[in-house]
Amino acid sequence: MTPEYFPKISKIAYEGPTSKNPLAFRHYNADEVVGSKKMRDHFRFAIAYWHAMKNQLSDPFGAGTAIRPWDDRTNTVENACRVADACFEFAGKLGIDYYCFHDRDVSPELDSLKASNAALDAVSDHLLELQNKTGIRLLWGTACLFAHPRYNQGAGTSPSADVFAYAAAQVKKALETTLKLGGQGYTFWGGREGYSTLLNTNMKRELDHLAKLLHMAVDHAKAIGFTGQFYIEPKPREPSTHQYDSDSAACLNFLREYGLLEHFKLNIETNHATLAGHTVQHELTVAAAAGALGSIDANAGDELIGWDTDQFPTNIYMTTQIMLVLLRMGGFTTGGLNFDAKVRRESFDPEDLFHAHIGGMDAFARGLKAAHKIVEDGRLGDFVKTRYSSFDSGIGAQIEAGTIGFAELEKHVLTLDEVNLAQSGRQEMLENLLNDFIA
Ligand code: XLS
Ligand code: NI
Ligand code: NI
Repeated sequence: MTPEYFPKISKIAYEGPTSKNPLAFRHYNADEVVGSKKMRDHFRFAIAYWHAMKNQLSDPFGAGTAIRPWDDRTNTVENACRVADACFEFAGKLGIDYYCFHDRDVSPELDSLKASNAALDAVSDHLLELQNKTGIRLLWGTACLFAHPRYNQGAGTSPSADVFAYAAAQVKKALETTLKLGGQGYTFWGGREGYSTLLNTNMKRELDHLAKLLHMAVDHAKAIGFTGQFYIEPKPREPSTHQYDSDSAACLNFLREYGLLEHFKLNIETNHATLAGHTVQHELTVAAAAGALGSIDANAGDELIGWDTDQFPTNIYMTTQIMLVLLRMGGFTTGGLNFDAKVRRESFDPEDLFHAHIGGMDAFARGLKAAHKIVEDGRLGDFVKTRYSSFDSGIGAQIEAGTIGFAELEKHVLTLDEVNLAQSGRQEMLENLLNDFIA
């Protein structure tokens, strides 16, 4: 009999907006249908194993504070299996259907690749059992190519061919493990794929190498029969000064340049967007416009701290705008909302993990309901449609169709008595409209 790691907490229930129970959902009601599907299918929420189960909550100024009775921090298969038990109990009690992991979160890095791989085999056997028992599934897997000292100068972009080979071997095994566990996707986050100074860096060569690594992953996926979705997760800096996968636009350009776009979509993380000087809705919109919005790492940054604080998302104004992009795109296919977020260092109790996830799920439920109403209401969508209506007919339609050029446009202008400026942008009116839907 597996011990319980959260004995005082039972399954979190939906109690409705008037509930005063902090361990209940007020807005997230998994099987409630919003629009065309159940809430659980809109979101496909996932636990981020590294934060929820393994993060000790240290910061650059002090040691970890987290009380995690399931983790004795020994590098053993036994400890890893205990952490897995706790994860599935946790996800089950929250009613979260998916999880995501790095190879080195679920299983220890040992003295040799051979030993690390053997440990991963043993732990993934256990994960498979837990999946089968609970129905909780793997949203995506990844390899940690940034924590070990060997990756101090990068993994796919390391100047050492041996380190590149090590990274490739790790991705190979992580892909095989993701396949074994029926994972629906595989993510690459650059980690240390960037530079600290250009003085020592051959950027072109590093980018070529990174693309080689990704192509090898695509080839290996084919060879082993992995049909899940590949993702790249943009982030501009931290730990590197500049990371090559800096934002959606940079990732799309990289994927296109190296012939990888047909194999990859983007996994957009809120705090990474803001580090890049964008909003998350900007990053999502850029990805969606390219048909490459795959998945979301749901979190939030801090307005006053300039780093990746990975906080839980509680801002309904933001979740509404995220859900608007998602609904307009038609929702997730392989992707989901992975809570790539950690509780604060002061929130050291296991119970805080519940409050954090409940808050994130409720904030997204409210965002979904608001976004759905905005779409149903139609005024926002109609406004945007009308705004571009001068391109629906006449000279505008000819521009879009590509049937005319400069000569015709010049002629058009010469015949005009007055230039039609379209309508006012009405930003303030639209902001008021949005607020009307955020209860
Ligand atoms: C770090 C990233 C990382 C990825 C997975 O900032 O968000 O957690 O999601 O490697
Ligand atoms: Ni992330
Ligand atoms: Ni992050």
